Amino acid sequence: MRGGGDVGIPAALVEAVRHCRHACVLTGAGVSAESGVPTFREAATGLWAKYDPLTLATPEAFLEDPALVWRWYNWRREIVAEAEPNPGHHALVRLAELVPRLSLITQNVDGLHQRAGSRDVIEFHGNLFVNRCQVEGAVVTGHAAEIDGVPRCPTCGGHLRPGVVWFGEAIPARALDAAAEACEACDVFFSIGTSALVWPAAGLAAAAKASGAIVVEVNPDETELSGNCDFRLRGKSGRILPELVNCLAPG
Ligand code: BV8
Repeated sequence: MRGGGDVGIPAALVEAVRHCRHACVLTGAGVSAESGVPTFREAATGLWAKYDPLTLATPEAFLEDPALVWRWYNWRREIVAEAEPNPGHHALVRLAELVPRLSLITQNVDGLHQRAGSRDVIEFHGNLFVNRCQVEGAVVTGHAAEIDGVPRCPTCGGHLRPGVVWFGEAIPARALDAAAEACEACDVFFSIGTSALVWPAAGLAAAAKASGAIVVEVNPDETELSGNCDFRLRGKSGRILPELVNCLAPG
């Protein structure tokens, strides 16, 4: 049985979403891929082809060479600034209007969900465009003078760092708590555009399943999570998510 559309949304899934009380969505880099934002596992282009994000997105890398880390983040900020939300982002805004409650947790730091119109986005790994003082921890807005390629805190002169969660750093408590509450309460959990390799985000689907939710994966490829999903929608989120929304609210 199919729920219609050309990518074949199973009718059982359409019914489950149509009758759900609370949908929880976890997105990863794959959702932004169709906006032209490189994912982590595809080889980055140019200068960054020889650097592994796992070695750049760490406190140790920043301590060792803050200017190199800032060049990487400024390169990524330029890419995202040129990017636009894609049909997958927009479909999630529509989905939030079609279910009683939708919690959107993203591993992405690009802010594209918010630019598409999603509200109350749980930024599990922070935001690329936020600057924080490395010394005081506070968010610093506005222009910051650079010394040796590193922006400095206007109050203490310390290094500013991007407001993202690096490997080895804790997930912000508010995001962690909000995500845990959503996984506990939801009855449908979507894992969209993520390889499900980075923890603790990769554990959210299992937490939702343990609380009785059905788990749906949207990804062109198999992932670590695929074996534990109730539905596997193989394809790009920019095609599948609009199809799902059209099945729920035709026309
Ligand atoms: C922490 C911000 C502890 C920075 C990122 C077990 C439990 C807890 C921790 C660990 C654990 N095991 C290991 C760890 C340590 C580590 C970890 O998970 N390591 C991995 C590599 C094994 N985790 C941590 O360090 C975390 N911190 O646990 O701290 C602690 C506790 C208390 C006190 C102190 C410390 C922090 C992890 C956060 C790291 N920060 N981002 C930045 O961006 O620069 S992670 C970063 O990489 C992204 O945010 C994202 O999460 C991840 C990339 O994953 P994906 O989003 O899935 O992207 P990927 O490219 O892998 O996959 C894309 C997918 O999309 C693919 O499947 C592809 O097929 C698909 N796709 C492609 N095109 C499309 C598509 N899908 C749909 N449509 C398309 N068009």
